[in-house]
Amino acid sequence: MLNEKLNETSFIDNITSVVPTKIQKNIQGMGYYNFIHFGLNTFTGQEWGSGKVKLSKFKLKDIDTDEWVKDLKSTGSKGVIITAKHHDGFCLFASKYTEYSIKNTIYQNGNGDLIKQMAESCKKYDFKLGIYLSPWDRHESTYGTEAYNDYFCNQLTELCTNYGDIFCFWFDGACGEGPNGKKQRYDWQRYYKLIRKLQPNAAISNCGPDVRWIGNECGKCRESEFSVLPVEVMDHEVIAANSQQQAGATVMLKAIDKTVDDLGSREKIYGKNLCWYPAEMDVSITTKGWFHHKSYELLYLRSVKNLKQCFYDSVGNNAILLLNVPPNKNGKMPKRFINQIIKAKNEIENEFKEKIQQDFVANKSVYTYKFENETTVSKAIIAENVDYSQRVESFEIYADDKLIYRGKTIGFKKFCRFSSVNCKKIELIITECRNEPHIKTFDLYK
Ligand code: FUL
Repeated sequence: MLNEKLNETSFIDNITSVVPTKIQKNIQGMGYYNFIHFGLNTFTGQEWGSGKVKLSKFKLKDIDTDEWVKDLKSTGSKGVIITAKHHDGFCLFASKYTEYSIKNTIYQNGNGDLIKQMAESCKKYDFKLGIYLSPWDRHESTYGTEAYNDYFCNQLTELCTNYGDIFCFWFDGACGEGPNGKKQRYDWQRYYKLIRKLQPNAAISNCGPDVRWIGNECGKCRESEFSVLPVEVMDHEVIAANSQQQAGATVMLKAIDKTVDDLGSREKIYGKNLCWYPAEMDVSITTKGWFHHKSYELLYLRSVKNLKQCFYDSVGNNAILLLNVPPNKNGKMPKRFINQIIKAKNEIENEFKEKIQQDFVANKSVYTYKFENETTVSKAIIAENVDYSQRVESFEIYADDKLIYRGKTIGFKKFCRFSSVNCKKIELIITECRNEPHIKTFDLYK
């Protein structure tokens, strides 16, 4: 009975009517971009500043943000989301609404604004700029009252209007107590409305309607990563409850809870209101910490193998990769970090360097390459045309009629790697699908 329901035409048509917005397609198209966690915490060695740290702890007089952008760009990244304000309330921009800001430090003799500098550097190098503005604020005295929502909107307005195009606003799920022991009721709808008005092309991520947190901070993905999900997944309380609850590394080390392994199968979404909500994997270059700590740089740097895995499990698995690379207290991007990502990038590019220059033939759910001569194949990149939603639920790849790969979802992009085969024919067969498939790309590599 249930099975019959899951095959109902009206249900399937309903799923396939859910498609990404332009904002969602743009941001997913970026594939990989970075986080920068930088602020007072960088100097005090904390992850979650108390909001009471003195501004004199900020020890830098200047930073070359061109270098930050050039370094990150050299890793293949398309943009950066910077902590304009973290949970401690300290602002890297010269906000008029608080004194707890870079404007009251020695930085550029009190005339500095790191977000302005970043905006200029990003523009110069054609790199996209995103903003992390922590809703949770352990410094601001209005926190916990309605006046804080005004404060937050005032700062959002500054960030939306003074720094050019912003590709993303990233809202953290962490919500603790403010300086007066109260918790805040965030007026999310007001924040979103404001951003849509002032930066209509910006994605609103994590605690936002455009991009979904993958559910952990340790680089794990689901085997089936669906983008059509029940709208209830967007519930802020649920996101907040699952977010980091202490300034430790608990969430960073925890894999996805098995109960949330499947978010988007037909069983999970039947009878629900649906939305397009693509996943983003946020991980730090070190397996501990979001801010820079010298000891973490030395002890917990992700291996090249691990970084490659993160890339394949996100960009290669219908998700986005948001990789944190924190500058140190000298205001520099550690070379060790940048070089490690470049090594991973080079290996990935090397693995996918020899594309087979031929076209495939499509016949219903079967996509076929026929070669004149024996050809070596060991990888494929497949993509659905998401303007027709995400449809494929399982697929198989055959080399000369022998099964060589079995996969589940495809979505925006799926990288398939298998033992290399010499063959005269490769077939992709879509075995389970929501209505007919719309495969946009099926590329093979040596
Ligand atoms: C978490 C925060 O609490 C961490 O400090 C960090 O900013 C991470 C990206 O999100 O929830």
